[in-house]
Amino acid sequence: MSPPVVLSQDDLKKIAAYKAVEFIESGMVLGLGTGSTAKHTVDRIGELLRQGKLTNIVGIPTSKMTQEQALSLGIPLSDLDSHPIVDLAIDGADEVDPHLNLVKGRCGSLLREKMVEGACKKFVCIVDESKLVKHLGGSGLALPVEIVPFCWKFTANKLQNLFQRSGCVAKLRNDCEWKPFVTDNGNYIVDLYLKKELGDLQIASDVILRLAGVIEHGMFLDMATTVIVAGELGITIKNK
Ligand code: ABF
Repeated sequence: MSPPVVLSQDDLKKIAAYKAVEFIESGMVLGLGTGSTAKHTVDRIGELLRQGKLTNIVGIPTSKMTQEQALSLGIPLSDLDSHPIVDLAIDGADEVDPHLNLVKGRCGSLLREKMVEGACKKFVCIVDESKLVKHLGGSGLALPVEIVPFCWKFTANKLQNLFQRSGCVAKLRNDCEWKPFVTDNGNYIVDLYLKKELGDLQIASDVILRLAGVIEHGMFLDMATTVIVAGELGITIKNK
């Protein structure tokens, strides 16, 4: 008897990504996600275009990295100015809660992702099962917030104080020890590490967005219409 096949996390990401591509039809305007899971989607779209199995696709990339990848694969690209309505976006996430709320932004592209995924008729989120959490913030990973570089410490302190009760520690994301990570939009990211649940997510979202200096945060509330989860035991599709 041959030994059982053990799938790596990247295998699971690829399985979820390929499943999501089955939702694509020729002629669609597509939101192209960012990250190691979404990368498999973009590769697959490129492959199907080359094979002539998909035609007349327009991609709206959610980051410069995805833009480069899509261009290298010959995927025609556009933007929200020219295509304000996106038929379908496919993208990964860092956390998914039981209500299909997401945390995104570990790759630093949360603003463009929120703009593109907020403009789409259908947003399919693709994850491996390690991304499932009982509540957002539950994986010990941070909640990312994109802020303007001007007086970033001031904004980071304000954010930390907002969530003092959740034991929040706000840290500027760095590229290396001395250089802040800079987003595609020229901004900084502050990562909020939380010891306790945020409570009402909509209220948390509102108070973060009310702070001058904040551009966007990585909570994607009520945005995913479908989540495809790939696990050791197979694929689960959760619909809103
Ligand atoms: C992007 O990909 C991000 O919003 C999220 O941070 C990340 C998920 O990473 P990966 O697919 O590499 O696990 O969608």
